Amino acid sequence: MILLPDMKKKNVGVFGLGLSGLATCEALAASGASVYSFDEKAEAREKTMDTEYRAEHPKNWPWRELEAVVISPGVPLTHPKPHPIVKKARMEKKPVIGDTELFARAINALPDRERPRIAAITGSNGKSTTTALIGHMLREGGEDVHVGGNIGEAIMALPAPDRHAIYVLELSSFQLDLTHSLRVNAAVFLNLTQDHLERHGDMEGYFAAKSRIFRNQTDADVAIVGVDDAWGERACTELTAAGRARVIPVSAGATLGRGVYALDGAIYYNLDGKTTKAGDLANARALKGAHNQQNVAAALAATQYFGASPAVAMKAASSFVSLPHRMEEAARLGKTLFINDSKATNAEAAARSLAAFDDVFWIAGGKAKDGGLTPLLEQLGNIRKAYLIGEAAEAFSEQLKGRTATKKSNTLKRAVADAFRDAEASDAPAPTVVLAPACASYDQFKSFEDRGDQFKAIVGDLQSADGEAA
Ligand code: UMA
Repeated sequence: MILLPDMKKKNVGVFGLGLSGLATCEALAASGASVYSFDEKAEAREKTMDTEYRAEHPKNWPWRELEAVVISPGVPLTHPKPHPIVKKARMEKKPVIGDTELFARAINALPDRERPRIAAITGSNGKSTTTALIGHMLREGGEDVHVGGNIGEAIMALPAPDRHAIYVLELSSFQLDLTHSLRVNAAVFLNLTQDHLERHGDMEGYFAAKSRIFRNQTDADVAIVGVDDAWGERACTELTAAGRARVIPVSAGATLGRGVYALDGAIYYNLDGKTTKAGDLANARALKGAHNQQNVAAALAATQYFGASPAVAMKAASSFVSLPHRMEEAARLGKTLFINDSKATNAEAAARSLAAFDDVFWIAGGKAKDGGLTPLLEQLGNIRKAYLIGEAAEAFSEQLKGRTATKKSNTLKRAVADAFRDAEASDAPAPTVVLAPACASYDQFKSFEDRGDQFKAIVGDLQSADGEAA
């Protein structure tokens, strides 16, 4: 746990009692702070019943004595409109921060010689995979690594800092918006595509939030930037124009005069005027697709900064196991491979995973994002048929008209059965059923994890039925 000696005897408000909020309460209470907590959901409040930070309505908080209000990343800060807790804190002139800011303050309070090193990764797509991959590469190189943040383990629940450790943090735009003093030694900005606009107003707001990852970096630190989209190019140009000493562009598909890039399934780096091949990705089964090649290039750049050898890093890429719900191989049944990419919650993410396979029987739909499937409509050549589910089924069917065959399966169970039947009956030698919804999950599922778990359970049932029949 991350302790906060400076918060001893201070009063702190914590709003939102999910993963990050509860870990924040624990850390603050263990540091000797008086914690005032609240959540709008009764079931979340119940979790604090037997604790010293028992939830209490903010109207009863001692506002004048509060040091700060720590809000969960899911609590709207500015858009669509500031949450009432944010308005109240502003009225009372209290800082509104997130758990990552508390972490930053704990690290900043340490003397230089005791400071751990920090890598942080952001971007619209691929940040969890890149975070886990950097963690894996560094561990394989013998480093003491703590992985957390948006990836699942709340930042305040990570082990206490020690100077030998490297923290590898996935940071969402929501978390970055609430973070002010974090200094990241190796900051990775992977890409930016349309997402979360309801929380950032527009793409400029979203870009500004993501760019906060580079704040507080010094010339000893490195900024690693994916330049395969216009926003990444802009970030790279702006950092270079600002005179930043160490900016490393990364790409999948472009040869870079300086940087780290993937070309034809191999990774190359050129950081000192000489191009060197780091290795091939042929054996990296969990890192299929061009987007993953860019993730590997970024991970190689980050781990090199921490002293890992490219050979160790590339070997680690081959032994990397995919994260649940991210291009995860769910099963192989008959000649059909089932891929769970439930985390593909927007069209760009879905396009990336679909492009990694031939002869795709594609399950899509859910709660659509702005623009629906527009970003992937020009790249449907490998799609045999789309099986549409959830709220978006009708609109997606309209968007796909004349471009690929569709079926409104409506439910996930039906879609899996329809897609499997068609895949097996097709002339494709090795068809793939891909769940890449291009939608949020909330219309039919609790979360993208729930959607992916249900997909795997349905495929598992097909497998058992197949076993019984055999
Ligand atoms: N709450 C309110 N009022 C609100 C909003 C939320 O009371 O207006 C309460 C909810 O009732 C709930 C709690 O706050 O009890 C939930 O907070 P939260 O939604 O911020 O989520 P946490 O459980 O704290 O999880 C957060 C991240 N969630 C979000 O950013 C939405 C998790 O990222 C992260 O893993 C976790 O902290 C640990 O750091 C998940 C995510 O979906 C994976 N992230 C988004 C994404 O990847 O696209 C950004």
